[in-house]
Amino acid sequence: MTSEQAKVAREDRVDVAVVGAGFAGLYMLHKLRELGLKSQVIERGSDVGGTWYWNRYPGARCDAVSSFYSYSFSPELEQDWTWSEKYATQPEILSYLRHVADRFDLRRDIWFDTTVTGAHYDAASDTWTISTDRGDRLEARYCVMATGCLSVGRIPDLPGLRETRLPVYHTGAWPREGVDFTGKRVAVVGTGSSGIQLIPEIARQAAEMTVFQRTANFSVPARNAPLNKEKDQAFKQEVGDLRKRWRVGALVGAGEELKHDSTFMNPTLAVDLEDEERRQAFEERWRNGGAYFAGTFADLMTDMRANAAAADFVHGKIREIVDNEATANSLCPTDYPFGAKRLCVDTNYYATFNRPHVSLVDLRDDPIERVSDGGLVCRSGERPFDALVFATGFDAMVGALLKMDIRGKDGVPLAETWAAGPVTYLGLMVAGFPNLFLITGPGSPSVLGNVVGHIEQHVEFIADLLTDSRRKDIGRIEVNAAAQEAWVQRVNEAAAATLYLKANSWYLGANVPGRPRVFMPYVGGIGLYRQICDEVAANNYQGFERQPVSAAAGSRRDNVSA
Ligand code: NA7
Repeated sequence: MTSEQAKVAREDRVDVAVVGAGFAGLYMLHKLRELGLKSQVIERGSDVGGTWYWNRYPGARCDAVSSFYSYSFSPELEQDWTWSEKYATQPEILSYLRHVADRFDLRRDIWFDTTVTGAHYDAASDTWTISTDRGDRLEARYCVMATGCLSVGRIPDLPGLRETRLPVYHTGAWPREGVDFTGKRVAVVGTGSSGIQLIPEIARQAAEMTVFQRTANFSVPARNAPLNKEKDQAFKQEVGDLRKRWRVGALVGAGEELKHDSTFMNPTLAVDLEDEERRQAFEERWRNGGAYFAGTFADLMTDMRANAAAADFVHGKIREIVDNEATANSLCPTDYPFGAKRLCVDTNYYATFNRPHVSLVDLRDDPIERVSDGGLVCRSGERPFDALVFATGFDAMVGALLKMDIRGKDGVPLAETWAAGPVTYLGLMVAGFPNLFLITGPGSPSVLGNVVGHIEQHVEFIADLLTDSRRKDIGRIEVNAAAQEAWVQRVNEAAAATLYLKANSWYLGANVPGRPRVFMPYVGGIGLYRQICDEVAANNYQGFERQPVSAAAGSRRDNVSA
């Protein structure tokens, strides 16, 4: 096919339109096929992968154990695939997702290189009409937004940035061919998870590297390691049981590898222990590595005394590792609780600042005023660079949804409905937007925990709901406004009982100027959340309002595939 032919606008009608072909979109498509529903996935990238397609920066890895950061829906897939490292790299995760796409023959129902620009609901026919940047028009009874929680990158709007002749990169849109920084003077702005993974890698190549930090982050060592055959086999033997226990939120005492998953929570309270006992517990988790350090005690995110003990411990480690006292002090987060911003997992991050060609600039002391052709002009003067790297994060959880022109009943835009912050029922649907589903939307556990497991739970819930609705000849599924309000309140109350609200994190949208400050994920954990969803389903999908096809005037009776 020539590129001109490829650009011809497409028109189609399907049962379900799915936006995005990452972990969520791929599994959704597979599941919909199993149900016999005709589906079309639309994907912005040229291949599957979502986050793992775009975030190709050096050092990009998952920070959950790879054997667990993978699908569980197919035991054969689980047994056949072998991960080579405890924390898989971006290329390995992308290969895995490509393998999944091929194995389940998913590509034939995906439009690649296509960005969805709008999705409009028509109440008379219970149809969503999806439009794209290529002029396509896709009609669907249902629309599933599998658009990812961290898919819209943000670069600060610095004067001169658009005009500079310097190469500018963002971690979330890294060039496919890679970047060679050998011999270059590189500025890295941002010290979240991406920056912390990328900084040691760029430092290996660059002649000089300057890290611009606005807020210091807590980071724990990954202790990444190759997964040998023995470990892989051992994992495969116990995986089914471990998954089951994870689903109900109980991983205590699980197998050697998964003991290190961040969901592992020690039920002991830090405040009940003596200083030395507490220190030893932190030390053990620090030595074992990984985000599961956050589970050293059950009260770290609810009791400021316990939290301060964790913060002190990490500060001590930073001061032990970093030689220069002033740099070590700047790297110690002191103005928000431990874990209230996403805990980072690193390999040699703090030690990188001991390298002679690496320096740290605290933006609170020396802010960037503008970008020139020669570098960054800070308050203290111009700092010369050959390349600028922005690890400045994402418009998290709502960015991809708000970027599209999504209109529900009576043409009301989603942006209007969410003007005071995102509201959903279970993170799955929004009142006023019938037949529109979100996967890991705000109001669900989504980014707090193992997101692949969260995705699977959502996909399966949606699939069961569609199956049940089909059986009952339902044409319209929407959520009850009162049920939504009660859920939003529950999500807010759960967050308010923790220390999460005490940081300006992307969990709250605080990194996007002008955004209402609303804690978006549900902190209750997957065990409880799953139980709530199961009860909702068992109770004839309580909180969902479903109308038979015949009740919606003009609604088409049949599924396309029926
Ligand atoms: P994050 O965690 O949002 O980190 C972004 C970093 O960039 C953070 O240090 C920010 O400082 C900094 N930042 C953002 N805007 C600016 C401006 N305008 N000036 C200076 N510094 C800025 O994004 P990541 O990509 O690292 O990680 C996102 C998730 O992806 C991660 O949690 C994993 O789940 C994968 P701030 O703290 O806002 O002061």
